Amino acid sequence: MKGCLLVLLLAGSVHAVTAPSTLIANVQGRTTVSLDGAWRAIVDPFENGKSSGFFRNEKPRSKSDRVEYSFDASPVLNVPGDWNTQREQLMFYEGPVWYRREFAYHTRANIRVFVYFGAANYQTTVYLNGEKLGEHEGGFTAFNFEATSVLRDGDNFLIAEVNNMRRADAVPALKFDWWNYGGITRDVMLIEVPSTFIQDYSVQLERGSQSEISGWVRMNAAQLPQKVSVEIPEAGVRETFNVDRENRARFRFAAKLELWSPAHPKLYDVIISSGDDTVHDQIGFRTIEVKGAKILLNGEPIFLRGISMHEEAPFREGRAFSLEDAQTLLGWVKDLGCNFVRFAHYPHNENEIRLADRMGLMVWSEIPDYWDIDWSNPRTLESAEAQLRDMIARDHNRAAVILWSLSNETPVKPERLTFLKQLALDAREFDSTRLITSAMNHTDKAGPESRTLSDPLGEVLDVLGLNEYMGWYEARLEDIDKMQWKLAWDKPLIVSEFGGGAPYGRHGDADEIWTEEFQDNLYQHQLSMVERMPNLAGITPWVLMDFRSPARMLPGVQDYHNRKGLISNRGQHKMAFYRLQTFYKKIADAGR
Ligand code: GCB
Repeated sequence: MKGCLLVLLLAGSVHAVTAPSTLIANVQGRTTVSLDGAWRAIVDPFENGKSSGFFRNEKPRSKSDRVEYSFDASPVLNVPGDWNTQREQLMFYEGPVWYRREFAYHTRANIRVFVYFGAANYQTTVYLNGEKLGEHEGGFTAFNFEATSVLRDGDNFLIAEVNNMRRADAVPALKFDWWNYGGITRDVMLIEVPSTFIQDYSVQLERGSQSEISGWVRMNAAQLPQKVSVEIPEAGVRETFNVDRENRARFRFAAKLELWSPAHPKLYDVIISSGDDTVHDQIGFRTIEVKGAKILLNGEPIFLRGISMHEEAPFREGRAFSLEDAQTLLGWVKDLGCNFVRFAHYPHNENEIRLADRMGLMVWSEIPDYWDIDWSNPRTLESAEAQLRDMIARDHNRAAVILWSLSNETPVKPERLTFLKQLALDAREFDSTRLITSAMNHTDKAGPESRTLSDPLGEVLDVLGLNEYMGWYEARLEDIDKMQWKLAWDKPLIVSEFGGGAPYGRHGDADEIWTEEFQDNLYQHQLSMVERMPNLAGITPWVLMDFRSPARMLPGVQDYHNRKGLISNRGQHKMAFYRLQTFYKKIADAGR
């Protein structure tokens, strides 16, 4: 029976995710009330709060009344922010924490209100004034719940139970190489919209066309007949369309546009309006496609000079969330000479993606199908599909995003292939204009100096991602020079990871591990090897900045940090940073 259900699920017939995302698009273009700031927080390792009803926010009514918790007397945690770096005792904590935020609100007729969380890791249950609004799974995707009927005119309290306990059926599962930061890690706000509002929209160039825009607007509670208009004043566009019974207006029209590119990251003001609702956005227009072994941006072959990065804060440690964090991190990416960045290993905050749009950095965005997860479990598939859908729902109008990535270093086995093939189908259904990739690491060895990227997943991808650690986990540095690479598919290749660890300031000979010289030497060998790889369309070495990881314990060297960064977490640039910078300059100067 279980088997049958799985077959049905994998056949795509009973997917929870065929329902569109409930995310309200473009929160930055809406009327919002911030709920960021100090929240009271109760750390609840045994999860007593569920049975004791912490969501009711009770207070003793008399001197004999027994209430065994108190938000009022509990210390605060800042939102946004992981709890691990806010309190020393919580650095290694995994489990539930109850958050409470009190706020005054003035309700108005014909205004609907949604509570929006940019992200909370991993499982979140949200209550308003003692009533459950909803539950969300996944540590890096945004979610919102309607609060209109529960919101009071006057004082309100919002409670969120956030639980970052790792689970075998979760995405990611039990093991991953980054810190399991818990808490409400991105902004929280109320979104105010009219009774009938614009839920989401897609305004993009038609696949393969540089002069035709196609897309859709999805309304919430449309009152037919209803019209939607799309305006791009600078391009002289003002088009009006009818909303259909499914709450959608679909459109296609010609437009004369300057195309978005790293050299010219042109964004247009786009105004979508319908009835009482108007949303402003800034959207860039470009095409991205694959032709043979090349990636074409606006019809021209482009080499992706990239770097991988985590969403970790420079200088202060912890999760990155602010625009300032994004400016520092992406500023370094630009200094390196990149036109491309891989946001590993999960969807990053919207500040990063919006800034990439403005700076002209192309983006690889991925969901945390990382290493081994419970591939045969329908619940796990459902979670991965929902995370994919919601990643795409938030960012599908960003010109910067050119690649959706389905997974990272997942082991080759049949149930995993079935799972990831389903995600490839989903990704193309949610967004037909981006390319699909995955970071793979399964190779065949015909001999010590020969490797073939042969992971069967390659068949369903537009672009092949390869993580290889020659000279670090595998092979000696000298072997790298002789390595011959082959691909099982004639598709563009991105070397999505290579690297080695060195704490900043640790020096020695070029063959002495954990030194900057060794890391630099490794980059030197790697860069000349990758240049010889077939179909090479770009690289994103591992990694921009050192980051925390419970799996990296070596005292004096790692101290719970992965030290493969080109920059330390205090902003110091290592030798290998300049090696890669020189390489990218050479490529850019050659006009590749
Ligand atoms: C990998 C993973 C990345 C790790 C890295 C490492 O292959 O994709 O998440 O952090 O290797 O440093 O070993």
